[in-house]
Formats: sequence, C-alpha cells, structure tokens
Amino acid sequence: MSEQERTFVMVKPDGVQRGLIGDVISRFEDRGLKLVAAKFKQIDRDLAEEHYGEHEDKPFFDGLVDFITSGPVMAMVWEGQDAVRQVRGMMGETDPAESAPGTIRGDLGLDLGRNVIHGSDHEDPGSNEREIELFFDDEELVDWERVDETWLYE
Ligand code: D4T
Repeated sequence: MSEQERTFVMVKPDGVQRGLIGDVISRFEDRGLKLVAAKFKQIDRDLAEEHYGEHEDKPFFDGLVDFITSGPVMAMVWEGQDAVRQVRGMMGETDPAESAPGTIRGDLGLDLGRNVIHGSDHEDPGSNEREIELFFDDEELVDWERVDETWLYE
C-alpha cells in the first residue's frame, strides 16, 4: 500500500445545525478514506483563536471566532493516500459560491462565512499534524484496517 497520510476535518457549527454530519462522513467513507478519530465538541474561544491564529490580523477574525464557537462541531481525523489534498479537493473552494457542484461546499453551502467544513491545508505543510495535535490526544487516534483496503489500493 502506498504512503498513508492523516488530515484534520471539522464539520462547523452551521453543518452540525443543518444536520449535515452524516452526509459529510458518508462522502469520505465512500471515497475510501478511513476515520481514525472523532469528537463532537463545543470549542472554547482559546482553542478557536489558536486554531485560526494565522487569521488574527484579518477583519473577519472576530466574526470567525464567534461563529466557530457558536455551537458544537464534529472534529475528525481521516486517513488515506494523499488525504490532505484529496479532502481539500472534495471540500471545494473557501467560498461555497465559487465551489464546483459535486464538492461539499458547492453542494451544501452558499455563503463564505457559513462554509460547512474545515480541512487541513495542503498548501501549508504540517498544518494537518498541528491541527490533529490541537484537537486530539495521541491515544484518541485509532490504528485499524478497513476490510476493503486491498480493494482500495493496488
Ligand atoms: P477553513 O480554514 O475554515 O477550512 O477555510 P479555508 O482554509 O478554506 O479558508 P481560510 O483559511 O482562508 O479561511 C478560514 C475561514 O474564514 C472564513 N472567512 C474567510 C471569512 O469569513 N471571510 C473571509 O473573507 C475569508 C477569506 C471562512 C473560512
């Protein structure tokens, strides 16, 4: 099997409130990615500010922190070949209005400030590991084999 990678994914409060957790999980499962950790939680402001630290100076920062702490999120780690980039591709563009149909944001959202999902950025190497560490302890990451792995990978 080729090299496996882990990525951090979060269904944001809008996705949770709109009942989209199942849809998002199904897309990743159907693609062949493997869930290795999941946590349904309310994010506090400290965690939100750390997670979005790169945007601290942006005009949308306070609104973004308000939004991401406004209700529970579904935080997950997904594993697979080229997982970080593949998940970003499945998510679509940051702005749902610019996202192609067939992508999560292109199918499920309309507005930049309510874009349903977060995934680690493949253009920011190491962001996956940083984010996984921020949300999960090592022992919460489960090593297991999908029964169909030999049919997913050559
Ligand atoms: P996240 O990080 O939430 O997965 O989104 P992206 O990686 O696709 O995009 P990002 O980091 O540039 O933006 C983070 C988050 O901020 C919101 N946002 C962004 C906003 O409310 N107004 C804006 O002008 C921008 C650029 C949306 C996503």
